[in-house]
Amino acid sequence: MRHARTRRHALALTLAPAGALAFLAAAYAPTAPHRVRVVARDYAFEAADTVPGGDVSFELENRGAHFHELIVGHLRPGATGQDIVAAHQRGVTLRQLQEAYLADAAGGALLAQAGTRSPARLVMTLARGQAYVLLCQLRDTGTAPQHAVLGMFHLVHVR
Ligand SMILES: [Cu+2]
Repeated sequence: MRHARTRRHALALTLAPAGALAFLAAAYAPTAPHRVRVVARDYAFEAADTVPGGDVSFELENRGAHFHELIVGHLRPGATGQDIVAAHQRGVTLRQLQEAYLADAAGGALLAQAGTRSPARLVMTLARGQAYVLLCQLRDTGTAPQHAVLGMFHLVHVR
């Protein structure tokens, strides 16, 4: 009887650290970012209208016949999608866009040649209740309008 209790006690001591480690590993394991697939066409983006807050990984697939990019920017409160389109009709640069309409610097850009996927992903931490703009500022020629004006513009709301 005494031996059995001692053995059970020893077993509990052996298991407790393993259980504690598993708990800690689960508590601190990084969660995979939510994937947001964006399809670029000539000239539009297909993407979800709402995404969860937190870490999000944007992926770009270009199903168009032209080179496209995906820029993701945090829309400044009060700025609207119409503001962004109007700014691109005036030929806004990314720097001007950030200064006038974005809450932060744009998170970055993905590039994809016609018929390819971008080999990179863009991971950003999105704030709940905010809106983000997806756009392409490329032009087919030096005098052609930016693709955002042609329709490569999409608003994503973070829930
Ligand atoms: Cu484009």
